[in-house]
Amino acid sequence: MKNILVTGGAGFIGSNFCHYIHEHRPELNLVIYDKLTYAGNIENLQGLDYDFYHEDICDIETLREVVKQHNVDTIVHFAAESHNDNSLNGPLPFITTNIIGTYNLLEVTREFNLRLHHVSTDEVYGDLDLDDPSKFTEETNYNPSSPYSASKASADMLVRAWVRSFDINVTISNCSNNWGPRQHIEKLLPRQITNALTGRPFKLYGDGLNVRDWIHVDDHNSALLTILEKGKLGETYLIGANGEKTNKEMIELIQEFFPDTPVEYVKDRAGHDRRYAIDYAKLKNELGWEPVKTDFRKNMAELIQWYKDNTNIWLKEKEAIENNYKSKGQ
Ligand code: NAD
Ligand code: TDX
Repeated sequence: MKNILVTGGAGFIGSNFCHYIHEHRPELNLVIYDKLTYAGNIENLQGLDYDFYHEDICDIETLREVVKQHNVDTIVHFAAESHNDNSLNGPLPFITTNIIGTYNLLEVTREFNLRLHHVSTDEVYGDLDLDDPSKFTEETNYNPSSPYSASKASADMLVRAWVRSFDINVTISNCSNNWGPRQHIEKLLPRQITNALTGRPFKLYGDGLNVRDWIHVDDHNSALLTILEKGKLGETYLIGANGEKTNKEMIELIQEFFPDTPVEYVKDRAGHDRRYAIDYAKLKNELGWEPVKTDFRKNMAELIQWYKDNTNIWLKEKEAIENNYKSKGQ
């Protein structure tokens, strides 16, 4: 692994991955390929050395050119439309980017005999009941609920089929909900933190009792590096950190830092998944990986500080995003 193409490297997890690589594997060359949709921000890459392509993964010719020009040997594929609420309001970009885009990366991987890691989500497995003792494992059947998760499930299926049919060098990971710096303010935690910072109430969907399984983005990225370096080709690994909390509990944690900010219950998300939970035993037992950033209070204090320090990144968009949510009753 020498020249890594990072798709979606200007987004939340992809940019944190680039920072993680810069810190832990500074000898690797980063070639970042990102369409810079509303979710991508070049400012997320401040302080890094990298080559950048403002391009679309749906354009296979450009992908081929970039791979040739930089002698790319490895692709880490983050690029996606990633927000469930947007997928309910307009599914088409999810179908093109997440499915056709992944297909293009598979074809380029095959053509140039590259190593590909496909970054996916636990949402492909659907949801669990609150009192279900089980968690998702690599053997759980796919059962996606939203256009977003269905598009990610479709992409995963293509990857599995290309492994079986063409024997390409691929690994897949399915991770739970990430938190950390550089996340777009449409998502739960950045939305609530920036609401509190701008004098707005916290906004909880439905009864607030939906459960998400939180992992710090640095732990996700340390797992990805472990899989890239030690993972068995063709395998799928689930990534999690035993971080199950209700949305209400997460808001209460933010509220410890903003005691005067009230909670407002708003319209629920259509088809809202009730609970996600990851069993990451395979990654732990076979590759020796463990999460380390599991102190929720410390992570939250750092996260709030990051949004306080980086108003230049989010403040100009805040009003428009809230107006959009308001128009949907959320
Ligand atoms: P994000 O929305 O913050 O970033 C996505 C990036 O992809 C953006 O920079 C965007 O500009 C880029 N992009 C979108 N369409 C593109 C296209 N057609 N061509 C090139 N670039 C394009 O998303 P994220 O939260 O960082 O998620 C990254 C990946 O991780 C996604 O595949 C997502 O499904 C997966 N994932 C996310 C989470 C999570 O909690 N955020 C959890 C598990 C898995
Ligand atoms: O304002 C809000 N209030 C609220 O209660 C928002 C934006 C969300 N929610 C709820 C919905 C979910 O139960 O919070 C939970 C988390 O919502 P999101 O941040 O939108 O994330 P989620 O839908 O769980 O999906 C995330 O994790 C899995 C990522 O966005 C996906 O890309 C990833 O695959």
